[in-house]
Amino acid sequence: HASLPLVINTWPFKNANAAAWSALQSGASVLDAVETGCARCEADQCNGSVGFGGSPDESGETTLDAMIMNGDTMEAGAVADLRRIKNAIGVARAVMEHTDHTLLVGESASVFAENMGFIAEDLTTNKSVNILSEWLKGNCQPNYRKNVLPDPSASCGPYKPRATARRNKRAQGANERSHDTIGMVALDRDGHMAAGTSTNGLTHKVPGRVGDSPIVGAGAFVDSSAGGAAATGDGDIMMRLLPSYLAVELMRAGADPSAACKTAISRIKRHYSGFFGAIICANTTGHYGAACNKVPGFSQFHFMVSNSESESPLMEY
Ligand code: SD4
Repeated sequence: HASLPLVINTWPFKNANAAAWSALQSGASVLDAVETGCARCEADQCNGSVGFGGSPDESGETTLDAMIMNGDTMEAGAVADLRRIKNAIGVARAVMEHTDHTLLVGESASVFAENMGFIAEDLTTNKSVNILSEWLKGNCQPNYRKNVLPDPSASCGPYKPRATARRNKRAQGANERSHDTIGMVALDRDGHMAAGTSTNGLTHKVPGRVGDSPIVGAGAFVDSSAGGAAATGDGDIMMRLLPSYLAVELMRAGADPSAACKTAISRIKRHYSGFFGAIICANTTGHYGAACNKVPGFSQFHFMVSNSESESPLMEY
């Protein structure tokens, strides 16, 4: 199934794929297509896990991570722990276009964004308020802390380190599988490639936490001379093994996209057999593939594809 151009993204985010595809069709660059597609998910609050109003951290705030990368020049821009700005991938693009830096974080990233003309607004919604209040009612079992005091059932922190190792129990119902970052790769008919990501991370994350999505080589990687990849899943684990970088390098060495995706997933599996994660891969000829770590409750990974053979975005797995 090779054909140019191509837009591929993680999860069944059809509108995002269609937005990127129609941008490409109307002559936009691959960078513009990726930015448009991911921004569509931010505006749509895709699955509650992209954009405002989702995945509040322990303090109740929604913070965003995003990245964009140019596969022709290897330029990249990213933001992490971005606050009060809805269009995270737009700010990532501004980091790339208007600074020599790659990654801006936290409050300073928000100030940068405001100076670039982005509007600051509260990212809280009724839904994110409810997620927080349910968590407070349930005694704030921390989802992502280990070896901490006091007993979280008695207090909602601040959490202190515990001297002896003891993993805190994950909160009942904490379901990482409902977290769906958009990661997108676009290839135009001249072989230009770009990739991008956008997410609001993980629910009840520790404030300040940054996931894999804004990290080059982890959340996404693209090189127009080899291919592109984007990952989704448990970013705290995935970012330790740079799966997107690995997949692109495997494609450069001749692996087909499916094999590259599978190897990137198995490399993580060697160390974290039960991790939740998936990856999409596309090479320079428009071949593509995907892989996920099959664990109970996650046996199929859905992703969206548009190319010249498809009349509208197709869901594959
Ligand atoms: C993160 N990778 O922040 C993101 C979450 C995600 O599917 O992709 N979930 O860890």
